[in-house]
Amino acid sequence: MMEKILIANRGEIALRILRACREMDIKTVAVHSEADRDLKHVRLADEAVCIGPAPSVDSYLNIPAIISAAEVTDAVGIHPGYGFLSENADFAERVEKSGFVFIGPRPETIRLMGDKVSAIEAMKAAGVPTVPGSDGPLGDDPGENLRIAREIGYPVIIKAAGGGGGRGMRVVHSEAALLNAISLTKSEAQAAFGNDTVYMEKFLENPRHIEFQVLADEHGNAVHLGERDCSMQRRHQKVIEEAPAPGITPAMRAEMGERCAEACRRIGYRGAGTFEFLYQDGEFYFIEMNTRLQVEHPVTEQVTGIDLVRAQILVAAGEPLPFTQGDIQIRGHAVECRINAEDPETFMPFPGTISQYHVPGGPGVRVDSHIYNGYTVPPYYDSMIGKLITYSDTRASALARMRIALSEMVIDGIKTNIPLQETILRDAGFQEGGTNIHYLEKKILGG
Ligand code: MV4
Repeated sequence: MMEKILIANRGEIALRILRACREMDIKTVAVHSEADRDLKHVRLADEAVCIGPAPSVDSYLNIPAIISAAEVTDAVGIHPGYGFLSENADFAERVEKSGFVFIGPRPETIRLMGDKVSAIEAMKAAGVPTVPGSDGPLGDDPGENLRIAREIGYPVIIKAAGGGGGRGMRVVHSEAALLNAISLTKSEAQAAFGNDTVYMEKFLENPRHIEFQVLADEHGNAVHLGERDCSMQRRHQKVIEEAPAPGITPAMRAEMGERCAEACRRIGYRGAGTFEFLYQDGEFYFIEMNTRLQVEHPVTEQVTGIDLVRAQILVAAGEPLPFTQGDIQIRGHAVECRINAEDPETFMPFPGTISQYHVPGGPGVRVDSHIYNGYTVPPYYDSMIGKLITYSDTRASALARMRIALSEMVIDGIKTNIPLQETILRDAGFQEGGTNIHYLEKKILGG
């Protein structure tokens, strides 16, 4: 097994990776910015290296500094976590060319999925259902683009191939608005991603966001770990996730999950991955694949009993997956509330020092967070300071545990979104389950 892993991330996920390493008897190297000397995982790691000033571009995105830290500490593997360099194919390539193991997919796979046009093309060819659309990039011929949109039917959505996660897209409701929308999206895409390639899809008006977790090894084995419902979101930021997705039957799960696993085998996928779907009127439509561990991975861990970070490390080391599809069962229900340091009304980030911290607990309660009494949340990074996860045999019981856990949780000295989470947990529509991606903004927040 790998003797030493460098954790190229910060916060709760760095701590999560460190814990998996310690369980596997793997030594750890924390790399941190000047603003992050007091992070919990930095204190717990076997070694720590400061890789630069507070701004991410100078530290957590500084590829030469991270590779140098791996060299001086003799790390074997590098775990990128999520965000930062986790889906940067050039980083994965530099890691491997420098002789380290990148704990994630091959660089070519990251590149394939980073381009949304090639990702959709690959998945469609592998038997994954996609959104009706242009089946490739839009060309320069206005007549042809008008024809494609007419064939798909309005409304359509124009998306940038270099976008994803809600960046670089524009909805078009009528033929009169199409050509201008394509030009605008192309210029924005060029400015934002250095790539003006755009494509077109049918715009789905009331979908849910349902994603399938997969794991694959280098020996041709691939399994799915069921799905998560991530529809409770605001401005493309997920707020609550759960597994399994309400209303998805075991037969639907087996069918879609197997299609995702088969697609992994076809493209030679390695590591953990997520197939993102829009789900509307009983149909799944693939939109993007994420080639990293996701923030919401704990809900899948709770309902499957599988440690995803451990599995990532095993397959990165060349080991076969230690289980087959038949070994994997979805049992019970798990919910995750993201805890953000932000004003619950304005959603503005609210960094500062935590003066009092009380963690909830009891059966079926998991807290993935790096914060502690006296910790100062810096202003430089994402405002998420932890995740509260509850698990039980039924969804209603998992939600009840979440309401109690939220009421027990005290984070003083800063503002957090705990009041917002309590509002959502009290909402009748959410309690019923199966709300779509617009529910939080339109029905709970209003407007
Ligand atoms: C869509 C869509 C409707 N129709 N594509 C936004 C994030 C990016 N991953 C894809 N997104 C969407 N693509 C079609 N053809 C609606 C969204 C969308 C959305 C998707 C998932 C979760 C939240 C969302 C919020 C607004 C729009």
